[in-house]
Amino acid sequence: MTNQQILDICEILSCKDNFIIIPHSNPDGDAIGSSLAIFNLLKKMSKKCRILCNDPFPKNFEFLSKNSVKKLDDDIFELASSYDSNLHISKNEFILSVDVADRDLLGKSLKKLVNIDMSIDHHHSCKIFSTYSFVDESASATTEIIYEVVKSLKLLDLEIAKCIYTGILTDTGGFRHPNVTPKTHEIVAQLLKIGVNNSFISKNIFDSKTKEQMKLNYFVLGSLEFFFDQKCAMIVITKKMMLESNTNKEDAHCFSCIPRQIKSVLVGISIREEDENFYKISLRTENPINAANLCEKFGGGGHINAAGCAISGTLEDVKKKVLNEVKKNLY
Ligand SMILES: [Mn+2]
Repeated sequence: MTNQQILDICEILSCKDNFIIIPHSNPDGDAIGSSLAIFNLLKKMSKKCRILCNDPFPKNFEFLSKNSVKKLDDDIFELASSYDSNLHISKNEFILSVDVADRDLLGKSLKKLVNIDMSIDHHHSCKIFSTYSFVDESASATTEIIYEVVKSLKLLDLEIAKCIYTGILTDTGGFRHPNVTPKTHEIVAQLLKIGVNNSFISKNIFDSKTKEQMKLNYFVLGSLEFFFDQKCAMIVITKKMMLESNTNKEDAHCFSCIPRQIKSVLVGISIREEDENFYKISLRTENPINAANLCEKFGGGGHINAAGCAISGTLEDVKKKVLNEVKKNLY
């Protein structure tokens, strides 16, 4: 992102008074961190602001927010602020999406309701769907871009720093992915200097599993299969597994990285049953396999080494479709 673009974002935030922030559906640490960082920033600027999301606030990020979550609709949640919770969106509310690469990723209910005024994102596969669009593919996380905005406004504090750190920590897989740059570490150094407790945040995000989640882990590992000379590994998370372990789809997000943890594996696939004959796919790849390109074949997208898509059909059909595409990329 150029300095001018950062100044443009600051200018827009300064001249509007009433905001709605929307992260992508099934929000991850970067989507939550970005939303809360902007939320805290706008509060400091004495602006009205609320966060709407197409899915509930993930439990393992609750340490970032003292706000409660209110259900506004079958699918839409608000991270409740001082604002009156309601689904009515007034004309003077400026709608900002964060970490959203495509309109569809707002979630099926929210995307029908809103037009996005401004978008801040870092996905390679980002499509322009808003009036103002700020995309920086070189940023490891959307919160890296938000850091520049907050710094430029001279409003960085510990609350905001925690949110920014969470986005970077999760989107870099704990600083392990190739998206980490010298700038990532420079930003993190500044965040630690103002008091971010990195081990507390890591413990909350990576090492706070429940007994139920461990049971689900056990079932999911039982589904592990190998393909193409062990260059590809696949796990499946079914509704039956979740039922038997007393978990839900929120508990099933942490499995995407497991297949690629195996030494020989270049493509790790996790397939989660979302509905009858409808599956969500997460791909994790090693270079030179491009996960985003692979998922785009099915209408999805993401990053070079981490991407996702959704496919309809029976589990066997879905497996075949994905493996077919993977095979083309491997040979
Ligand atoms: Mn992100």
